[in-house]
Amino acid sequence: MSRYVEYSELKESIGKVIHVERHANIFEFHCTGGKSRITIVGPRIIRVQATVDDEYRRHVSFATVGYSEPVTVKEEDYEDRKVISANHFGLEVTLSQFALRLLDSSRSVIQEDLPAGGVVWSEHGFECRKRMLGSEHFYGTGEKAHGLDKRGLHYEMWNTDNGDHDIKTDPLYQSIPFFIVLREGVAHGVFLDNTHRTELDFGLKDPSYYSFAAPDGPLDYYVFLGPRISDVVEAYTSLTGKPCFVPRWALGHQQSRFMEYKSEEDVLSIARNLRDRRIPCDTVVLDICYMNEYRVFTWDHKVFSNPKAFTGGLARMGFKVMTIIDPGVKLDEGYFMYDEGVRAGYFLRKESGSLYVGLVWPGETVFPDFSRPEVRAWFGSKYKMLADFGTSNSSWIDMNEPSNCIYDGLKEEYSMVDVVDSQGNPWEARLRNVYALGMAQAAFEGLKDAFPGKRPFILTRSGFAGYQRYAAMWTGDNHSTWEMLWLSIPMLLNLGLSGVPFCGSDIGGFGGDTTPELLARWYQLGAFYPFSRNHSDIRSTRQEPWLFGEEVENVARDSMSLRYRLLRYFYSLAKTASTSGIPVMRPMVLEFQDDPATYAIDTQFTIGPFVMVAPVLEEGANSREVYFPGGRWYDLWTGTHIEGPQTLRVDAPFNRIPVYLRGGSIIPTGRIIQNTDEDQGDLVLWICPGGTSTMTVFEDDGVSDEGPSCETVVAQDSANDRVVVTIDRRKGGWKPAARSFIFEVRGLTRPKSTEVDGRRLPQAKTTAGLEERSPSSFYDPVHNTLHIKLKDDGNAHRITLAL
Ligand code: MIG
Repeated sequence: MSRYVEYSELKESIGKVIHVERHANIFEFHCTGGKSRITIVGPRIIRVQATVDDEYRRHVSFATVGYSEPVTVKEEDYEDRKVISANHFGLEVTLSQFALRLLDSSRSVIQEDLPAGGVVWSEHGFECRKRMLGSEHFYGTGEKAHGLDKRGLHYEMWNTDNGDHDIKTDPLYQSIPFFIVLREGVAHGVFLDNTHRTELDFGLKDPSYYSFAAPDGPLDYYVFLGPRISDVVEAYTSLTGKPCFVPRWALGHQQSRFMEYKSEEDVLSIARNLRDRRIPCDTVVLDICYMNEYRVFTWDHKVFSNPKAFTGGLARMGFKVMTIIDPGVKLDEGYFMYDEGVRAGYFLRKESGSLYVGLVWPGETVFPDFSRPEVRAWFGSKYKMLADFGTSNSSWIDMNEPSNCIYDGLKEEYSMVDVVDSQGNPWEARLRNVYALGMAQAAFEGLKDAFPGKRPFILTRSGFAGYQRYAAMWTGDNHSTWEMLWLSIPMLLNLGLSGVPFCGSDIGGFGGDTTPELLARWYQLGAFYPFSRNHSDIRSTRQEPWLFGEEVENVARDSMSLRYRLLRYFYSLAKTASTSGIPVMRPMVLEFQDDPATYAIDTQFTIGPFVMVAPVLEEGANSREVYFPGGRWYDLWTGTHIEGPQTLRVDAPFNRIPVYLRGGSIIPTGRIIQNTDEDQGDLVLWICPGGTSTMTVFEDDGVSDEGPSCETVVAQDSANDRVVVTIDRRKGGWKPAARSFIFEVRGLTRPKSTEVDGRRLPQAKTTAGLEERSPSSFYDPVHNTLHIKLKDDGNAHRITLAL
């Protein structure tokens, strides 16, 4: 019997504080209408729980990883309030009516409950209301189809296959009830750890407050202190887990298509085209038609008679094969997945006890209960079979909202409302939103067993807060429209701010027919997505770039070649994301938080701290406006520089995407390769003088979990009369192949002198001349660039330019 008072019996706030208890960093406020527990989890994390009963609603947190950090907490008592404080904050609790007010270390209010109390219970569940103080901007919220700033919007968290989604469609495939508030340049974040159909409202209902609410489940939220947005993202990902470090090949380009395979040749010819046309690519993807009538973990042997030979052939061409897996299991006696799952009682049921049967690709379909470890282990163990067929250490997991009745909308008889889990507990309201998270974990752990010691690459469509521990994501079924080309930017930027650095949208658009121009512009943008894949619908026109003429093909090749040139940069950023949570693809506001002009920018972005990308998003355009924040910017293509802050209209002909390197840039690059397993040769560092900056170049074998790795720290320090570049002694056990460093210092007049480790360098007459003597330098007056070459011997070096 439930001890809980149903929320529906209530319509009140938590009331007045009667007494307070403290145990270590946990404060218990007993109130007339319930109680609240405040836990100081770490220097930047405060947890708030509340209940109308004696007990907090018990729940398993699927999102959090049990993080806590020691922190010294002080308390002070005043007549009508108690103040709980630590280094980064002061939290005032009003006693006559339990309400919270959060101050930052400079004593400015950053978050405040409504004076009547921040928590309201009603027949709709609970709602926490925070006063809108004026100039808030809101970010995060996971995968939502809108612009970057969420002010004035309202969202529901209910994992839904909304294949026909468009701008403003809500809810979508994923749920991350986390948001960042930026006010007067100071950021903090809120995460509601509740898996039910929660709601976030950023002043749409009532412009005097923003709120988060749930119909049921625990009132349990966390506040993350800034002041930087990056502090908030770091704290949120400490609580919910750092993003997995994807294998290096997952940063490579993928070619995909939802299609029927008539023969292996359908796939092999795509692979051959990519190689013959020198469009760099790592992976060809198999969509659902490779299976035997959509039975997961099987092959259609009529087409793929010998999968191992097939994948082996692709491997010899330097391709990985990535296959799709859906959660649903075909109801089919004699099919091992069905038989084993039924025998062990692993599938979702109906209240009556019978199996829940839905309608998906295989027809009648049953669903594994991924909330149970033994079910995850069983499903995950099947990946060994795929591995034996030579598919890569990866899984593309789709339809895991779970999607149902794909044919013509959800039918009454397939409703999941009264579904129970495999042990008879109510399922949909509580567990729907974490279904994909469980599936991602199953795939992750299964692949870890199938490929011991290696990092899996999971690509998921659905998810819940915390899934970044296991998977990357793509934004599902977008369409081949200019609007959706743009929409991918704010969606991916907000995903990055929500702890999901590794994400992408289908290049060219999934649904509908793309046009040559749209596809070309999409390649230019998509080559900068953290996850970069051309994918399209079976009902749409084929989308391989060479089908659209030479000009489009050239754009695809150039775009992907640039991405592969930048691979060492992307890889180092992916590593940083996995330890800090800071995304690879960043909104301007993350890098320029003190510049209000960046707060709503979602038509341009940065990759890491140094590369600013301003794609063309309009049909027929040959130029666009770009905002340059304060500082110096170097045009990637022309080498000319621009002083910010200013907005400029820049040229963007069909074959060129505007890209700028920030003053201070240190960008590790390498030669263009056709797949990421090829050696990139010399470590070429693009240096753009400006202030001081550092870059850590991370390298390893690209796939191992805890194998040897190394870090090379490069710094630059520039003033009017000099540029100093230092390389620290290489740290770590990984030894890169023999190579040189090539420094390309941009935007320079001819230096008066160039020294390495105190010795003046001989000057070569061409860049090719650099090959002969080492170290040496070459000044290119056409591009205002100084080239320096020296052997990478693992030791520290210092380059000094007198200007
Ligand atoms: O009902 O596997 O979003 O990328 O190609 C459609 C077929 C099922 C939806 C995915 C899409 C994929 C398609 N899937």
